[in-house]
Formats: sequence, structure tokens, C-alpha cells
Amino acid sequence: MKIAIVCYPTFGGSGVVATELGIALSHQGHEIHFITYKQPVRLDVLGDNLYFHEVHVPDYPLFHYQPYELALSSKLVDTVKTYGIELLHVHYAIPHAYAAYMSKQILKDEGIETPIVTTLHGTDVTLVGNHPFYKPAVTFSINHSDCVTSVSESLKQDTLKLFDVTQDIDVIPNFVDFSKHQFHSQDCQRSAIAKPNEKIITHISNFRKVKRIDDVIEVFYRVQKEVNVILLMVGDGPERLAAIETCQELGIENRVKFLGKSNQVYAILCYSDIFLLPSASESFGLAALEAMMMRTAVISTNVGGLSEVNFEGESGYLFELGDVEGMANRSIQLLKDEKVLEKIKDNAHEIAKKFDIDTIVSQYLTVYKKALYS
Ligand code: GMT
Repeated sequence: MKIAIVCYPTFGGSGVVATELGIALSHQGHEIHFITYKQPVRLDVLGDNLYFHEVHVPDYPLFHYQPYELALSSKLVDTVKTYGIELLHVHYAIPHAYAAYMSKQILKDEGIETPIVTTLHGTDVTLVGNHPFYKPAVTFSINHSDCVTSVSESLKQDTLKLFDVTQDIDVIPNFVDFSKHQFHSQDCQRSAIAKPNEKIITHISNFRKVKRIDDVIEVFYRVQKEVNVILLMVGDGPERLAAIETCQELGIENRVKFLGKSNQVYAILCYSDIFLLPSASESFGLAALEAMMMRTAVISTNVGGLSEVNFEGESGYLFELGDVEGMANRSIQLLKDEKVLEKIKDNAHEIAKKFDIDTIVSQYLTVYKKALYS
């Protein structure tokens, strides 16, 4: 198949999922064309059947806002015609599904049929998409996609609740690639980051409000009073500076390392003991699944799709939003009990295997065939 994949090229989960999916499809012989405004961060190799097309929006002083959707629609039309693309797979409804619909109509005018598969990732539905300014356009784009997928059952239910959706939604969970990042204990360079007797808690996110960075710091503050532990903060975003200041105020700045955006998340997770994700909203929580693959116990909230990934008492523990006391106490208990911690880490790794890329890619191929042939 010749497939165009539209995504955000950043470190966010939706971009990671789109990129890894495209790479896996290309390994199976499909021709994949990534279309976005920058080369996706996880796309480090371009091969015979792996292409990247940059969407460029020329600056014009008249425009207060540059018309990205327009440039994207035109790029889609152009790429479909040049390469004979059979299907568009857009990740994140805003504005990708909308731009794809426009390009589909333009191509239809020229007698070219191009089905659209839209994958909903979370904030495109629960936060941004639900805003009255966007809602009609998002509803329209979802209903005019040929197939729609969501990354969790919880997100599907939210979508059905929040929008007047007439389309079926197939749930296809996010995935990890065990063959690429298989855990080898001997590869974990734990000593590079922590002293031999120090435990490691890790948080990875885009440091937006929804990630509850304050709760990460508060939980860690309580834990470090009881256990010899450091906190690794990976990623960057609006809440990062305030978090650094809070750590200084609490006098824990030498126990918290802000590592910034990183391509080394698997290496970091590999030597982590606990992954902390106290989010206010999470359609899936890809970072939690990545942590589990790397044999890290997960302490998270129970919001959104997190309970479809992190299994209570097995891969980790789930708490009500804002229950920093519960999260801290459970972390202390785990970090003090090596036997239980090791068991949870093993379980986490086993559970993550259910989300291996091979199973998930075939689910997407089924949806592609449905979009193309029905
Ligand atoms: O978490 C974010 O804010 C980034 C966002 C994205 O678009 O990358 O993540 C969303 O999509 C991920 C991949 O499907 C999910 O794992 C995240 O749970 C989801 N984030 C939210 O729902 C807040």
C-alpha cells in the first residue's frame, strides 16, 4: 500500500505513535510518506519506501495567522498525485482531519478517490477539540473520515459523549516495539545517573498543566524524606521553570535532575524504578507503557485510558486525581520492598508485551483495508 501519514513531528505521543507505525509499515513493504512541518523526531532514517515531505507555509505580512491547513491540504493533493498515494492516515484530528477532508474533495474533483483514516489521540477531543471554536469543524472531520480509530476505549467513550458522532470508532491501542528496545539489564547504565544505593523515580512529559507537574514534585518531596531516591524529569514545556523553582524552595534541587527533551527515554527508563504519571487527563499514557516495557513500575492516576494500560497491583498502582499522599505512600512502600518492586517490574514488562507493535500494526492494516475496499 502507498500511505501518507500526517502527524505532529514533536516528542508528543501522537507523533511518536504515527512515526513508529509508519516505520513498521515500511518494514512490511508498504510505501510510507510522512507529511508534516518538520521531520518527525523519531524518524531518524529515510529509506527506499520511507519518505518525508515538509509542509512549508510562506510568510505573508497580511496574515495574522499563517494558513497551515491550506498548505497541508495542498501538500496532500500534490503528494497523492505525484506518488499515487492510496490512503491518508491522519493522527490528531486538529487540524489534520480537516485538511485531509479538503484535499479529498480537491482530488475528487479530479476523479481521484483517497480514503481518510483518522486516529484520535486525546487532547484533540477532550481538551482542544471540545472548545466551541473548534467543535463543529472537529465533529465534521470525524464524521467525514472513512474510518476513525481511537487509542483507548475511554477516549472512544469521551468522543461519543462530547461529539455528535455518526461514525464507528475502532479502538486500536498504542504500542511499543520490543524488538527495537528489548530490555537487557546489562545495558542499563544506572551508575551514570545515580549512586549505587539510590533509587530512581522518573517523570516524562511535555510539562503542560494537564500533567500535574506540581503533584510530581509533591509526591517526590514526600518520598525523598523516607527513601534515598532521585527524581529524573524528562521533557520540556510551560511548567518546567516553575517546577525548578519549587524544587529550590523545597531544598530538593540536588535530588531532582531536569534532563530536558531527550531521545534517550528508553535508556533512562531502563534504570528507573518508578515511573510517576499523576496526569489530570490521559487518553492512553504512552510514556507509561514505554516505562513498563523497560521494566519500570508505574504509579499513576486512574483518569482516562490509564487503567487500560497500567493494571492495579500488577504493573503498578492507580490513584484518584490529586491523591499525592496515596501516590507517595505507595512509592515509599515499593521502594523499601525490593522483592515486591522487582515483582511489579517483571509484571509491568510482561503486560507491556500485550501492546507489542506486531499485533497493533495488523489492526491498523485491517482498518486501512476497510477504508479502501468497503
Ligand atoms: O500528552 C500530551 O499532552 C500529548 C498528546 C499528543 O498528542 O501526543 O498525547 C496524547 O496522545 C498520546 C498518544 O496517543 C496518549 O498516549 C496521551 O495519553 C494523550 N494525552 C492526553 O490525552 C492528555
